[in-house]
Amino acid sequence: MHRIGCRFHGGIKLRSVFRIAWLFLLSGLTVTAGFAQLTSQPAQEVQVIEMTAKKYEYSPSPLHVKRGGKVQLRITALDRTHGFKINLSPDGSDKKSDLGLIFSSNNNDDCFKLEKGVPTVVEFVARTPGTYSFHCCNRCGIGHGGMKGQIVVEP
Ligand SMILES: [Cu+2]
Repeated sequence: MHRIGCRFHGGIKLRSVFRIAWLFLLSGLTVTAGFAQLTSQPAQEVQVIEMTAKKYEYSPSPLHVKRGGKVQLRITALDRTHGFKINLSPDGSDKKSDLGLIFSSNNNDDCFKLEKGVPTVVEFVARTPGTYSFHCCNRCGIGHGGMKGQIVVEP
């Protein structure tokens, strides 16, 4: 009777040792996974999009990008100097402070000058879904006022 009791206790102990070991293993895995997620964050996916500008249009337009991702536009003017200026808040938004496109550089709200034949890099994070209009901001001729395009950030 006594021996059986001991064996019973032994069984419990052994089981809890296994359980603790298992918990250690699990928490180790969780920490590893969490760490991997943290370290993979800077290597955020960049959507590189080649774009052209000429009298009096941008191509492609409208262009679609994924929400949350970093977008890198490489815009080349084909015929002469043009410009690129994009609204940072989506069309229809009444708050101009409602920034949906986040620029890391400080020339965010400026006019990017597009020299003929030289790709200009425009980089931002597409934070909020919506349609963002851009236009030419460098007088380029009679149709300059109608030289526009749109970037659509998918929900
Ligand atoms: Cu233009």
